[in-house]
Amino acid sequence: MIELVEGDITEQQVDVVVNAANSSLLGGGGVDGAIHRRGGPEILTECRALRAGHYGKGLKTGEAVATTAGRLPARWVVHTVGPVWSDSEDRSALLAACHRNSLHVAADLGAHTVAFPAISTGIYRWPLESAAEIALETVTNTLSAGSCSVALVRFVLFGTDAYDVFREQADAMGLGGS
Ligand code: AR6
Repeated sequence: MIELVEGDITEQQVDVVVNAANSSLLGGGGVDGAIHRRGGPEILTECRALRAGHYGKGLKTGEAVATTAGRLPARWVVHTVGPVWSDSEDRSALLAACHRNSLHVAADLGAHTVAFPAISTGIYRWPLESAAEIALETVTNTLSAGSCSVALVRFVLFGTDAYDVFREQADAMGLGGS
């Protein structure tokens, strides 16, 4: 099931909150800044440990990795790195990979409910219409592939503009839902 809400992802009571991070995993602005601010220092401590271990060179674009959610009302944060929008190169497959890999990491944790922001549509400048299409299609396909334990994906859109674009795209795809 896919749900769309307008709001702040740091307030979501779900098993997993997906973070639109950067490859350093060490924080930034936008959703990333909000998650680290509201979640507290425990998240950054785990991110630093990841960088000291398997992710010495950082997290590649399109990949995903989990940490605690600290003080957020969620159990885990799954950090993923969206592609920066390019006028000259089609990076859609990387944006799709973010969604697919985040869901696989969430499923490996045993998560049933996952909240996504509109990855890459802020500082990374991906046009909302295109991002909504890729995000909704990829999540729909991943959930219907069967091997995924996730039962609910909630897109948490910041502001009415983003919500309206996702709503329109979901309606065009016949997704219904709330
Ligand atoms: N809840 C939900 N959505 C939000 C929130 C929030 N609290 N805050 C912002 N958004 P962005 P990106 C929306 O810039 O484009 C960071 O510095 C925002 O309106 O957070 O993937 C990272 O460290 C937009 O629609 O992520 C990276 O360096 C969407 O979330 C870089 O930004 C994504 O915007 C990643 O850029």
